Amino acid sequence: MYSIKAVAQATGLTVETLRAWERRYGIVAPNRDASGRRVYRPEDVLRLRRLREATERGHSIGRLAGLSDDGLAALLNESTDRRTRATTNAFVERILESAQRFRSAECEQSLTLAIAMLPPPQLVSDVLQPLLREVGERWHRGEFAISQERLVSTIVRRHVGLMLDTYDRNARRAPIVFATLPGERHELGLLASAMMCASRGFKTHYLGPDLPPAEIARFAREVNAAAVALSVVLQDRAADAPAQLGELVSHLPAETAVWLGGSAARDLPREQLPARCVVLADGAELEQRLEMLPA
Ligand code: B12
Repeated sequence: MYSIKAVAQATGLTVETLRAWERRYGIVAPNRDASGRRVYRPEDVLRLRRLREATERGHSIGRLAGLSDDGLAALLNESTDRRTRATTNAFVERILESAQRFRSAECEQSLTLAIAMLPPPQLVSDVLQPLLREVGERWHRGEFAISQERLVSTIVRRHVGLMLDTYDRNARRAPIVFATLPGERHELGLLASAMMCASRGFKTHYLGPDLPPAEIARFAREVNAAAVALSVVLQDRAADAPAQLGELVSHLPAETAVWLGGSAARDLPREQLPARCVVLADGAELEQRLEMLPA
């Protein structure tokens, strides 16, 4: 449960706007605590954040107020699609073209422009993910050399890392530790997720790939982490994951959550995972979990 001040901080709306929207449009219905102050649920925070985003895109709050949570999410997706698909595709194309010609400075220029123009979630889902996937496909088809794949991965890693550092300077919310388990060297998705958490004000501790579970747990204890976020990309690592996660949780305080993301996380044998390990299917689920962390 969150106070109106915490909600204002988490959504970027002012306390006055929150009160006015509630009074005029009944957009959320917070409960009251013993002394009559408003208390909000994590779902309210997510709804309010979406409402802010939609109003910033020119939709009237009067019309938005009548939409369900799903309707609101669909509206945001739809308008994002129409407005920016052409722009994000152009960024991906330009970076690929520069990599094709081994022009790292041009790659970097296009990426920094994309970073300046797009909000972090969109940068990740509409530019970085399709870009890296296509680089992988071209490498598979023999159209890209290993050095071209490295050129793009290295630039992405450096810039997403810089964004993470910048957001992290002002991070005041609960600490989260990011890592991958032994043998998993894919880290760009994890780094992008850490950057998104930092952009929401969470203190991120990015340990990077390929760490023994006991080491991750030790670090998490030291920094009092509210959650440990892990990425699982390689399918053949999935078989070892239950035992590794068992070891990790055995060294963690009971209240520390364990989140699993990445393209192979959904294939993990869930019945074999320790109870507190949750697989996060997408960015929306990550956002929901973030809002449920202790303030
Ligand atoms: C770049 C890359 C590499 C780089 C990694 C560089 C780095 N520092 O990360 C290098 C060269 C090291 C590499 C090596 C290998 N790779 Co590789 N690689 C890729 C590639 C091209 C892109 C991956 C990527 O960064 N995607 C971009 C990110 C942003 O997307 P993402 O990982 O999906 O993450 C998103 C979500 O999943 C989510 N997410 C991810 N993690 C987390 C964590 C949390 C907590 C949350 C909430 C969300 C979340 O957020 C992200 C944004 O939405 C893919 C191709 C592809 N189709 O994906 C292959 C791919 C992943 N690689 C593959 C393979 C097989 C390998 C190698 C075995 C190749 C080899 N023969 O050596 C090695 C294994 C190395 C190892 N031991 O881990 C296969 C995996 C197949 C499978 N499913 O098992 C793929 C799919 C290529 C293919 N089509 O075969 N690879």
